[in-house]
Amino acid sequence: MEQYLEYSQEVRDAKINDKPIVALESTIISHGMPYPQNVEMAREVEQIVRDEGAVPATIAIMDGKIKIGLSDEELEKFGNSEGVAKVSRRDLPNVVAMKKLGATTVTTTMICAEMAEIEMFVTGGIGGVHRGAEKTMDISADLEELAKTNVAVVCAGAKSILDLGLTMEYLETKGVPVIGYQTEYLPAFYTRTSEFKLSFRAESEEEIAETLKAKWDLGLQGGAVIANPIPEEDAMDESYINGIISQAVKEAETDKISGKDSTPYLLGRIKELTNGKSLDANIALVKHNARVGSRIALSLEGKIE
Ligand code: PSU
Ligand code: MN
Repeated sequence: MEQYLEYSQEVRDAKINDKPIVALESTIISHGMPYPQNVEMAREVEQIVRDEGAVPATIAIMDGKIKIGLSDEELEKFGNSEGVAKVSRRDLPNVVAMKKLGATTVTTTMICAEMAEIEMFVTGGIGGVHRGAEKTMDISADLEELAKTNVAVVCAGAKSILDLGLTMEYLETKGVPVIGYQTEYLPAFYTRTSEFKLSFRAESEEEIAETLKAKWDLGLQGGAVIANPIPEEDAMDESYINGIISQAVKEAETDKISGKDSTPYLLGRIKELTNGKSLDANIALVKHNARVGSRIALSLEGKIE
């Protein structure tokens, strides 16, 4: 496996010096945000991780290698490239073998982080059960990955482009802890709450680290979702954003968008319909997640092998 992994200098040094490493995904860069805000966001998030005392590892597929950490030039090139493949579990072998440029989703970032022995991963939002999934069967591979891969994902909950209730049911069935960071309710990405109650509210990064340690010490396979609400000052008005999301979901149906194109299409439409305000909120919440995630990584360091 090692022959496919290529570490950045920074991540290699972190491994030698036993510094906590935080994985970051790249689909959020290629498919989640437009250039140049995507690269700016990625750089700022990496810097936040460093400021907190951890080391960032942005993961992407390039030249037949799984990159664990990108150089600044690689990040720029990646964020400014057309036709980057969105790589889920099923796509990974082909994209590596054919040496295509690929962006890792939550699923693939978890897979690659585990290969690189990184247990913390920070992103914006996870995929889930799409609205109407009882007919389309559109359920993100992220949920299956959370069930089996030992990586904790810090996010701002999930967007209501998804059916949040069914997403929570699915995670329960699969035995995935969803831990609220200073919240009892699942955050809905652009807004701080939803109607869905979480099973566990943690007050501190320390409590989260203890819980993760216990989970993995007990041999309970799989990841965990750490749900961190968007900061109050960056949150969007609930009825406004829900109206926009409903419109975007309807348009996706009319335009017959399905499969892997669905999430990027919806994100793009929401950004257009909000005149970019959703993008500002998205950037703010990812930065906040980077802060919390890095602190959990620090707290976890020394606790687990
Ligand atoms: N949600 C976001 N932004 C994103 C994604 C989800 O708010 O960029 C991306 C993540 O990479 C996630 C993927 O893993 O979309 C889910 O895609 P799908 O629904 O096709 O599984
Ligand atoms: Mn899907």
